[in-house]
Amino acid sequence: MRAGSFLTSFALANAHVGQLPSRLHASSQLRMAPGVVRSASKRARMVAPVDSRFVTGDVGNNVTPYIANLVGRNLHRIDSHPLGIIKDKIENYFNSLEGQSFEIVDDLDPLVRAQECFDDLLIPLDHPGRKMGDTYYVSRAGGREQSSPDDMLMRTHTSAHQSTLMREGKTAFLCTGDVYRRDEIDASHFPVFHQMEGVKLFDPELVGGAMSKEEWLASPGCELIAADLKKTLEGLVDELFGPVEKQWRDDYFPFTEPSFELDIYYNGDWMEVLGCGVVHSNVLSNVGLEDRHGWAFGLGLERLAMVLFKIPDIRLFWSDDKRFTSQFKAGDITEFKPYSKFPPCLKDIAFWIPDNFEPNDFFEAGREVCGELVEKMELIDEFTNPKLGKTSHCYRITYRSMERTVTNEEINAMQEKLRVRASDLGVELR
Ligand code: FA5
Ligand code: MG
Repeated sequence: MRAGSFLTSFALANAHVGQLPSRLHASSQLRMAPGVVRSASKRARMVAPVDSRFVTGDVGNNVTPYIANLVGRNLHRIDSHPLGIIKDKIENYFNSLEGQSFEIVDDLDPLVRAQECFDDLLIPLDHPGRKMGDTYYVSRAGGREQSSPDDMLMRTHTSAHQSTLMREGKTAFLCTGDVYRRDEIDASHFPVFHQMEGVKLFDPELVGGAMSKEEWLASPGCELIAADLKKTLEGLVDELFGPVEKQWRDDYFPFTEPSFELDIYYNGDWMEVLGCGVVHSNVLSNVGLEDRHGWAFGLGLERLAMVLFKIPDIRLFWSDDKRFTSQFKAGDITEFKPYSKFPPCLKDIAFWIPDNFEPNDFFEAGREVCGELVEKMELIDEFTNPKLGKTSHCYRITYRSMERTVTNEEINAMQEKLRVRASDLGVELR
């Protein structure tokens, strides 16, 4: 599990996808086109790109070739891809509202400075979201030990662009992009997913200008912005899902105050769809806008698309398989029709863990060694031997190909490689 939840919400986000399987799984299976094309492109993804901006060997660099090869797919910019279809619907909704129009930003580089992703957003240097176990770094001068605003990393949320866009003078915008988080992976978690950020600043005539933080939080202007935020996002959800039951919960983000989270009741369960709040006064004053106020939200496109298109597995979004891609049409939300699955092959691996063991490092090794053939890595047993003072983890690994039946032989070979990689992490194989 994530050792600490980023913004308190990484973990919460996961906890509320009620109808999806629970966490503590990992996998990196990507479904690809069949035959020769598949193995060629699969091989391409497993090999480090020669001049990668992401796999640098710099201090702290923990981006793997597997992840680097996912950058630039721009699924959210494909009109006939479920993520592109949802994105267009949301943009159309916002630009159908009365008032200022929202600028569309969807092509910003996911490689950002920690300054943008964390410091501009008042996220402290020792925040768990900045840990190497949780975030993909291209360089981090302080190694595992120390964060700095100059670290280069893969954005962990689209909020990384809020300050930059406000500095450019934008007062209402929707910013969409791929975001990267080291995490376990299962049907609802993949190390890359997509977010849309929305920001709207209000006319100071309407909500007030510069004032102390205490004055602001108690002011009618702050209340007005929070009410507008909630009304706008409820309207969005109704637009996408039809009238659904919703619940607002108080949340915490360092860069909004107050902060909220919106859940919807869908298919018999509550699902978290977004985090939001009134932009923190210090975020605004840091970009030279001490006299302005507004709201911001960040939502997960996969979350929405999985429910709306009935897509059962988050890895499917990355599929090149025609059986997937040909099912969708720009502008239309249609139900996904599943195609046949080949049988899985299950293998267990058990080891004593060292004190500083990061499960995410092990999952990452799984992704690297097994690529798209690993569907799930699940902790199935954990115990501590008090005499030895040691803790054991046993993981069950589900191997499966989308195009063929895997052989026991090839999986044994892969499992052996994974065992070697695991011992490199300092575990003691059992
Ligand atoms: C954030 O990332 C904040 N930046 C959101 C925000 C923006 C708050 C602006 C305030 C103002 P969080 O980690 O909760 O928050 O993620 C936001 C949304 O992204 C979640 O509600 C969920 O829809 C989606 N999400 C989060 N983690 C995952 C995941 N592992 N897989 C798929 N979607 C996810
Ligand atoms: Mg959240």
